[in-house]
Amino acid sequence: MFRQNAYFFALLLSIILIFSSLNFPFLSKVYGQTPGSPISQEQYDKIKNCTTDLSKKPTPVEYLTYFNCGHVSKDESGRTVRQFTLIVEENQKIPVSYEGHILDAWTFNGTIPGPTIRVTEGDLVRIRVINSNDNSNPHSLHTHSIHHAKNDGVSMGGYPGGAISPGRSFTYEFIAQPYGIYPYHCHVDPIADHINRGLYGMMIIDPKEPRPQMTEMAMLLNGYDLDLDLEGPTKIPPAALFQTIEQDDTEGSNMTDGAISNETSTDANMTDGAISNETSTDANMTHVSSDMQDADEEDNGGEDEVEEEDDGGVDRINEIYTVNGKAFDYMMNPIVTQTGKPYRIYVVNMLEFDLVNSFHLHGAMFDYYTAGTDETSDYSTDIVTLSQGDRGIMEFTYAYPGTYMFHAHQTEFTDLGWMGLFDVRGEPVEPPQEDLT
Ligand SMILES: [Cu+2]
Repeated sequence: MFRQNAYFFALLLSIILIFSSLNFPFLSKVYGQTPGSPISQEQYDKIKNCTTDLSKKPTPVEYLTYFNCGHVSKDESGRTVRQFTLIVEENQKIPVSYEGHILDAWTFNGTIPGPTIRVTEGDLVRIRVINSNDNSNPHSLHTHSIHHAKNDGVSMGGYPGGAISPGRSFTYEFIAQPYGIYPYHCHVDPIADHINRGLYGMMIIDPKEPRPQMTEMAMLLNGYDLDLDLEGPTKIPPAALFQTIEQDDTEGSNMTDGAISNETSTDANMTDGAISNETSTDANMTHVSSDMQDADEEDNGGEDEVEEEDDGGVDRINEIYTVNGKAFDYMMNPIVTQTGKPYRIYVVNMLEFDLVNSFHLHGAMFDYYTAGTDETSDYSTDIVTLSQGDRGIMEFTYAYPGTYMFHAHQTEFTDLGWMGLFDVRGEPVEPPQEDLT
């Protein structure tokens, strides 16, 4: 009996050992790879949903899942090399709403945003930027992340890649690192105009070990100031425009006159010596600063709407806000998703002229990974606030079917185009429960 049992356990043990050393195809499908085993570049590009049509001009709807992973080759050391070509074209007429708004645009490869560039950490990346012959302005490519100054796309320092003249090209080269989500954009002055015209996009550097596999989308938040006649460099207004208030404090507490000084004097009487002097000075400063505030209000004529500046300029204002380039596009074309399925959104904020943008998801919470530079999420939320150039990764699963909005939580932006819909289908599933133990 004992011998039979021992034989049985030995058999069981060998079966377990044999099975645990095998690669299960169904596991690779769920997790993308067997933990510990290196994934081939070809396999990885497949699960990244890399496009096979590198010259496609994706529509804003196609942009969601258009991942351009470049022309792939290997160098002598076996390192993966990814080559991209971005052609800058001015005089592009890009429709940015369903109501006939056309931006007199400058584009990378004919679209706003430019293509989503997708590479893997450690790849050698070569991006050739061609400034078309017909263009009138120099342009450049500034990618965020780590690289040498000569590949930074900034003219300070005299690097040729800082300003490519019309009819010329420059190839930027760097090793992709560290993994994360990055914006790219032209960095030629006035930068605000080169960005507002449309010269920007998203770059994803994937980690060497794939993230858990799920359906992925790219969402780039932007806006358009369509009044191009206001273009031009931002300047510091002349110092002479600022009123200088000279303060004579040789007399000490004599500085305090009138209503405020009386009030302060009463206070000052309660104390004596050094403390009373200090209190008087403070009161005086309050008086001066409230005068300045009055003067400012007079200059503005008391109108909040008109944003005239002292130098006669007018603040730039976006007339249209979008996700992926066209106002209300995902209201017209809701994004179909399934209950119980995880989704990942790579989000980048490239809005100019407004300091803050945000992304609010209805009906679900999402895990947020700031800049996508870590494996663990920073927090779970339903709104993420993004300043200019901020970005990250959102991961979420819908529990219930239905139509759910996603939009900026600045109502003004929502009304002007930054709003979309998820059309969630399927049976209800258990919402994720908090671990209460
Ligand atoms: Cu430019």
